[in-house]
Amino acid sequence: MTTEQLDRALAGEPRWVARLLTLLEGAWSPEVAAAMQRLTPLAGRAQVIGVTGPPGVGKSTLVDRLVGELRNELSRIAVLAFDPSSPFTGGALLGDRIRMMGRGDDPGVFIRSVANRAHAGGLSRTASRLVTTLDAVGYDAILVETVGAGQSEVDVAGLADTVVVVLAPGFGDEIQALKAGMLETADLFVVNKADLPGADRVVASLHDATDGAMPHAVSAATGQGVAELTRAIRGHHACDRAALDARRAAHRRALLEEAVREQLWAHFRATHAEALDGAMAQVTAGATDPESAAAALLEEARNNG
Ligand SMILES: Nc1nc2c(ncn2[C@@H]2O[C@H](COP(=O)(O)OP(=O)(O)OP(=O)(O)O)[C@@H](O)[C@H]2O)c(=O)[nH]1
Ligand SMILES: [Mg+2]
Repeated sequence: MTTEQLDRALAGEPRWVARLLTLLEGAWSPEVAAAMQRLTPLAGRAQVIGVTGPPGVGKSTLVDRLVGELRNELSRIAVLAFDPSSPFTGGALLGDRIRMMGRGDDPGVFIRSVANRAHAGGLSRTASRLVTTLDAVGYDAILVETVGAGQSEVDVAGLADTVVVVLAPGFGDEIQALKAGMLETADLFVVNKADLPGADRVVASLHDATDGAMPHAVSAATGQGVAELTRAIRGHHACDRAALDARRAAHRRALLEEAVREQLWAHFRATHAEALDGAMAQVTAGATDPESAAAALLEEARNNG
């Protein structure tokens, strides 16, 4: 991407923002590095809102509603939908739905679906690059939809300023499954599909599982409760600047650690291939333990400069 093209993306031209995001979804390269070095200092203004929960609870429908509400007070909103399986559900559906509701032509709304296979390098890093970019080019709020299964919910929790966990009637059993990672990282709980029977029960079990958090009962289908939820989301961003900064700092530290680990490993593998093969053979044969072998490798590398 040329400097001029990057300028146009920074000026908020959606076509060039989209091109930039495509570049940043790919593997690390000098081009990616140049873009990120330019973008990173410009980011930090947007509210990043993570919306996560089991498949089918209505995350995309709710995100669509939230965009509508947020649009009353903010001029530019971006949506990143991370699809765990297929690029044709989730984000694509969301795009269709927003078009149906007449927001497709709204120049203040940018929607992007990211297929899982697009980021072999890890969801957290890709998501972080894309969020930084959308922030830097001037979006006021960035909604990130992920399915709360596997790693991704932990990633979105680290990335987002405000984490909204969505459940729905019929997903009550998921509370136990979510408990391990998700309940702790949630800032706000939503029980969607409150127009269906059983929502009260999910509200009550969430309340119990979280030592008294008060879930928002909403219906993304009818819009019931969404305005109040939007106020709570905005309030969360405004309430504690120090906590927000600490959360962002922790996330950046984690990303740095990951990058250092990865780049050092790649370097070591390339420069000490032979010694590594020897250690591998010893460890796989059961002749020595992995930690002793690693320590010996490091010792040898130090002695050989
Ligand atoms: N009755 C009712 N149905 C809803 C509500 N919100 C969403 N739905 C329906 O639930 C289904 C799933 O909605 P989505 O918004 O695609 O759910 P999702 O959580 O984004 O799904 P994935 O992205 O596949 O994980 C759709 O058929 C929606 O129309 C609601 O408030 N009430
Ligand atoms: Mg979805």
